[in-house]
Amino acid sequence: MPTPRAAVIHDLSGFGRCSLTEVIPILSVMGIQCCPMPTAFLSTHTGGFTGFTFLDMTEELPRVAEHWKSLHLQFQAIYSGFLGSERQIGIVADFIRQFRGPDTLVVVDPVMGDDGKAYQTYTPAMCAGMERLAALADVITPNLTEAAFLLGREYGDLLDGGRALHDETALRHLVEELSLEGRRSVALTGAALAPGQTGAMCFDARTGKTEAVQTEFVAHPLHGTGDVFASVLTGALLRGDSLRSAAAHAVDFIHACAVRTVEQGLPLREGVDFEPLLGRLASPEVSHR
Ligand code: PXL
Repeated sequence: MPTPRAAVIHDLSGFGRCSLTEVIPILSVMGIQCCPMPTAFLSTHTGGFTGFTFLDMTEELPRVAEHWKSLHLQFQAIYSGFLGSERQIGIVADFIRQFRGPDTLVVVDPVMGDDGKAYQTYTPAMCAGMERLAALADVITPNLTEAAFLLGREYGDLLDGGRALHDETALRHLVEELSLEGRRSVALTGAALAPGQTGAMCFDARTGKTEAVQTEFVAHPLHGTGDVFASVLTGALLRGDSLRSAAAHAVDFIHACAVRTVEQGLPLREGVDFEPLLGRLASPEVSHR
């Protein structure tokens, strides 16, 4: 079985674990070859830091795609995350249309914001465009803020102004609504069925089932955990796991990373201390789904 190959379309942030500094090690240890297309190069991530540098890579992306096309590269997965400009929405959508084969898994993490707010570099036009990009995905992995943006709702109204925050029925309805009538799978992150818990609510387009995965809540805000979640999920799906089992794997891994980060008293803005735990994700058998 050849090693599965993934095109990973995310920013590269030099400090503060997130995006490619998590995506590449996680997918690699899970036995997947990563081909990065960096959307931007930043000195740090944008959450919890000010004064960061930002080099927009928009011009470079179509050139990379053209070269890869001339090499007839094929990908078992295309996985996108943080984008650097509004134009990148169309560029990444074209990339998916050009490189998607019959068995390619397309994961769009519709990275836009958290805690009801867009990230510093995200404009309203980028958030509107993300909905179009996410429409091409087999699987999307929004948090609650991104779910609100995708549905064009106020974050505060999403779960009945917070009253339905831990309401399993409301969370189930939300992922089903995000599934575009069952055409795409959804793993909603930050979904808590009770205070003191957190996890994911998953709608699996292959089975039509909606299932929750829960763990103990550790700390907030944890930076870069959305990228850890979607990376582990993508790796596990490529290995043939069901959506629920892939999400459970991701939730358990983040829980373990969060616990060691908090136990050591590490600054939360630096991201979770995941590197010493990477071995847990290694699997001798990686099968293409
Ligand atoms: O984890 C999402 C993310 C990715 N990349 C950059 C970010 C963030 C969230 O803040 O700032 C640069």
